[in-house]
Amino acid sequence: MTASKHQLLIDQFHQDASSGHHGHNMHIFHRDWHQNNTDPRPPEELDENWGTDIKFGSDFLKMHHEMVRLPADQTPKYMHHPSLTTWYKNHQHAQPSEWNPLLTIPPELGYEPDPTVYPDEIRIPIQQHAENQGLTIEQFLTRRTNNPQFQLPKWSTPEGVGPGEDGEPYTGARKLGDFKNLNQLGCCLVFPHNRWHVAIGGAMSTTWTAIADPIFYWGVHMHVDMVFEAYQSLQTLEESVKARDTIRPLSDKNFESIRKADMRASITLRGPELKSNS
Ligand SMILES: [Cu+2]
Repeated sequence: MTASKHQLLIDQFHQDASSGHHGHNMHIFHRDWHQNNTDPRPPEELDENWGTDIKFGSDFLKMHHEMVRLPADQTPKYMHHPSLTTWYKNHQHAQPSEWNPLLTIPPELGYEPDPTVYPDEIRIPIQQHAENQGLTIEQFLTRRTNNPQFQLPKWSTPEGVGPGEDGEPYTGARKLGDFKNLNQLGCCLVFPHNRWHVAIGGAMSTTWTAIADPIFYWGVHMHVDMVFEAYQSLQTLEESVKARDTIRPLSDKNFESIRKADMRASITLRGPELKSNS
């Protein structure tokens, strides 16, 4: 196997970002953003206002929006560089077609592990981390599957869940328009997003390494970003008509098992062997 077309283009994008006067390393930028903005802790019980005021959700959505799709005429707040989409346009590269998450990842978005793209302060600890598990770094970075069979939950769509289906576990939101603000949406969306990272595995399983895999930009975060944009257009459209469906708690058992799984499935690797020098 060799690296796919979009894996190579993404590496060029990262190299462009780190060259020049204001260059910064995107792998380190992304890792450190997550280290400094840890995932919210799920609530102990269902609360329709949970997450509205936890400082995380809006930043999570906006920062990744700047990495993936910020238009050229908008000024980034977190990044110091154009988004990947803008970079593709500037260099006249065609974007891959939209990935349907229920289908196998197509070869143009394939990922062949290449540890040399990482700076020492990432590659060396990751290599150590892999060796502690009896793996080479290439084995550690290899996707678990090209067919993760995962998509963002229906509560993150404008149509929402059907009558017999569960809403968002922590707030009870049943459709995109039920979220009280952007921040709450981001706080809730991070959990299925983490599960998606873990389902693909390999480089995607940690914030230290994820952005080298083209499915980070052109798959998972493209879809997260489509939810972000859909929510923004909903907000402008229906500021007045905010008919919220009645929230309905999950059974206690469901709630607890989802909460435990979310607390486990953090994609930010922490532990004695993996610490940034902050
Ligand atoms: Cu991220």
